[in-house]
Amino acid sequence: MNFLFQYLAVAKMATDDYVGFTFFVGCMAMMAASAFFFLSMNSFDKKWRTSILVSGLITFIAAVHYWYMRDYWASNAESPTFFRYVDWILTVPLMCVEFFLILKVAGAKKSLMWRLIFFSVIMLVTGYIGEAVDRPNAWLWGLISGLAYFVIAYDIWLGKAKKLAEAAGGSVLSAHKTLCWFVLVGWAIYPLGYMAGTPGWYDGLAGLGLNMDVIYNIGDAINKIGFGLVIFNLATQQQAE
Ligand SMILES: *C/C=C(C)/C=C/C=C(C)/C=C/C1=C(C)CCCC1(C)C
Repeated sequence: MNFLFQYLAVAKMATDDYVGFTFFVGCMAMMAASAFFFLSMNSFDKKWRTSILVSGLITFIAAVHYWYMRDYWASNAESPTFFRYVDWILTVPLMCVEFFLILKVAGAKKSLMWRLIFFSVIMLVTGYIGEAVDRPNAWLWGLISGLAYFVIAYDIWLGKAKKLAEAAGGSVLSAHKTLCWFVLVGWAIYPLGYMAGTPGWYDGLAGLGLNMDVIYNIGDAINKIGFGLVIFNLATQQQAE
């Protein structure tokens, strides 16, 4: 019993710790979204259940990491870079799986999914190196990461994925378009956070209350929950057709 209490013990949070606050709210939002996706799963037929399950897994994995990140921040007042990137390396490939799942109706092949996953892993591993391992060359790692991000954006906006979405048409095409906007605009929040967090670049942003972690936390809430809701909406429409 004792060990359980120890595990549930929560570090003290200062009342003016707005960064800690965004970790806390982020954690709750991810939990609520997971409950929503998991509980709605059974109202869809088999074809769509996997997509909704993956939406729930994305927010659930994030909820668990936010639980740890919130505590790490409260105890150390330091960015939880390690937990952050473990979260991303699990959830971003799952978002690539979502693209594949909705395009399957138009005959998407697994190779498309693996290609997106491959570039997402490059994007995140190089980002991690720039943030945690080789700080002096943050610009170089950020650049490589940005190129991988560009390939993903290109593939879904103009490449193979786009052709498949057009072949599928209807609600699949419009959901694909919305997800494309998430990747182009929503994901662009992350390089901004990276720049805000690199010493000597945009330190001024911190003065505006835009600390790197706050930017990442906003990005996660928009992208993980928003992405899932687009899929939920698509499944609801398809079910009605
Ligand atoms: C749920 C988490 C998501 C959707 C995370 C996405 C992360 C990115 C798109 C990160 C991109 C980065 C760059 C494009 C350059 C600088 C380094 C990164 C890793 C922050």
